[in-house]
Amino acid sequence: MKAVMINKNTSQQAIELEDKYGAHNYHPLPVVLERGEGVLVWDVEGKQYFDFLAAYSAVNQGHCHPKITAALIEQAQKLSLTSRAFYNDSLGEYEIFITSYFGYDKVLPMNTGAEGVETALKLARKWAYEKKGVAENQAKIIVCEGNFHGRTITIVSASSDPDARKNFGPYTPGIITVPYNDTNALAELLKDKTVAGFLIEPVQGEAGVVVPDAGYLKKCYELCKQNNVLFIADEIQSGLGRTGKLLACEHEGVHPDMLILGKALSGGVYPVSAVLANDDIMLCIKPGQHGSTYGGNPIACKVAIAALTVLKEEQLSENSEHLGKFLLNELKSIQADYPELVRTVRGKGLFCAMIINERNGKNAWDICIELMKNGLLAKPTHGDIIRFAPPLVITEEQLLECIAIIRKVVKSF
Ligand code: IF1
Repeated sequence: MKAVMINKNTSQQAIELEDKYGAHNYHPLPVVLERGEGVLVWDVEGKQYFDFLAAYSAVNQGHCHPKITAALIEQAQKLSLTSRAFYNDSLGEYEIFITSYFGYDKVLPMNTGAEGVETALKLARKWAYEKKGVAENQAKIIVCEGNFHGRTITIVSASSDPDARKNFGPYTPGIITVPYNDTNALAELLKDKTVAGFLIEPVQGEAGVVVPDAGYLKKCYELCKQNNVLFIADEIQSGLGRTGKLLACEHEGVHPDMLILGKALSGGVYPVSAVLANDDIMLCIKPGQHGSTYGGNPIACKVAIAALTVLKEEQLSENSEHLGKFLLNELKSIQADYPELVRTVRGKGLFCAMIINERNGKNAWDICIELMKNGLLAKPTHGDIIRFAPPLVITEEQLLECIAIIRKVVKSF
């Protein structure tokens, strides 16, 4: 009995360790996970949960997908990393695969989402000086209010969230902010001939699943074209099936000049990100001008091929579109029944959010704790928003069970 108590890493012990020895840059829900499979995860006490965060959409293909983990293991036992000082036999295979998959001339492989965004910004600046003819050090990037693109100094310089920005200055210059979902404001800013690119999340994630008006993306793209400005889509979270299409831009038939992918590009088993663009843009960066030790490593390449293959084979975009409509309708029906608690619901595909009115001192965090107790994990954002974004492998039957949990918990408030 004693041995069991010592060996068993209970939730409380794990939480205390993180609290004592880890930086306090997160405030997690008090659940300690040790295993995952598909839509399900289990905590160290063996309790089962539906994962409605899916690691911020990195595990669209489900936890520990057998084909993706097999690709990881197989390649890890053969060759893991060469650096880009040498060629490796997986990178070319990956490059032809991903460029045909998304319809671009070239790909630049990186690791994290933030690195992908930084890469796109560097490319946009270089393109502006070398192709558009912007005077040295004058290039500007337009970003949207409420954006989330990562945590580097330049990216937080582009943020409008005080938590993300404050006391991390001085900030990177050359960034201007436009209200999201406002094409007139964008048209005004695009009059500036030094603008290199317009960086946008087709659906804003961190802002709380903000879906712009129909026609917005298309209009933005056209405005960019008219002004010789690069349309740069951050589809790190909105892409790869999350909104019910392979890319959220596809809802409006927009093919971005630069496409940034991350998260589910590896199905959650490895940090893999990428920037895709055509030669006119991508070839502005020459040997020695950008890179990363791990970017394009053989494991990442094999994992990404497997993750993208699974997306198509299992028709996860289609499942997301189909079940997403169902989820949104059910959330609307819950809202209709409890309008004093649920202010708004919105979403696209299996990317939904519920906005909560604080009642009797209880807020979105308290609801998430109650959801957790009932076997469903979702994370609040901005104090009053709960995101619902399960792995896209979820079945209708599982979703029904989850909706019953959400309804029950909302009712109990
Ligand atoms: C954290 C949010 C999600 C992203 C988009 C780039 C990145 C992200 C559109 C950077 C990352 C994450 C990271 C995470 C929280 C999270 C998040 F709530 F902040 F907004 F997903 F909803 N572009 N999103 O969403 O990618 O460098 O992290 O790989 O804890 O910071 P990364």
